[in-house]
Amino acid sequence: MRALLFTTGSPFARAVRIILDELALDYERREEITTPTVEQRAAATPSLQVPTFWDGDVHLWESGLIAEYLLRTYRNRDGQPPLSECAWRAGHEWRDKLVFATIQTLGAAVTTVSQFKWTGLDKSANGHLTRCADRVPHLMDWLEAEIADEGSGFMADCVSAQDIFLACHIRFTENRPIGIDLGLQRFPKISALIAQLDARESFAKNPIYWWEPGVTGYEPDGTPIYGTS
Ligand SMILES: N[C@@H](CCC(=O)N[C@@H](CS)C(=O)NCC(=O)O)C(=O)O
Repeated sequence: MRALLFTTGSPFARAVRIILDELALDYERREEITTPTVEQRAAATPSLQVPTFWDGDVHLWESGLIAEYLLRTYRNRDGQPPLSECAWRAGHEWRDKLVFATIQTLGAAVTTVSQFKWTGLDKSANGHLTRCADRVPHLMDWLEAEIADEGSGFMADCVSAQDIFLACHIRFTENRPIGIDLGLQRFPKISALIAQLDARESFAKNPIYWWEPGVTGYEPDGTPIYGTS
């Protein structure tokens, strides 16, 4: 049995879903639109977070760990350019891990701002949230410099987990009214990378949609449904 617990909007879970599709793996979709109780989440993971993944006897949480497990365990690489063979290349482990960690710091910063906003605190009202938002341009500058040229990703001749997670975090930020303007025009290499990724089947099959309070679901074309259901 292979299964993924995820919320519709989570960028961390979206990246894992994209990797599952890149690897052509079937899985049970345990999708949640709203946040369940602590007890319900704790039954799945002590982190109370998504994504959480099951594969036979393997039970994992933390999206980066799930991504690494999937890349190392499964071999299907049909996409063009192909999905990377591993999350960290031999001889480049520290650089690849640093890029991945930096991308996850970006994801944590924007989802923290987002989660506080929906629980009543705008980033401008809290010093820690302001600092989370202040991190973003610095992280983006550093990541832009790590890409060799327009048309490349973080690894040559393949689509890396790093590429996928960065694209998911950026599209999440753009699709939430959380007051963070990424200023993507300042980042031509990142912009070119995520535009290429958006064209992949795995990305199209796992879209990120607009969300704001009041959205309870989506039409098949992604139009938000506002209501109480
Ligand atoms: N470090 C975690 C972060 C995952 C995360 O922040 N998930 C969010 C959704 S985007 C979540 O589950 N939030 C609910 C909560 O924290 O209670 C990972 O990489 O999996």
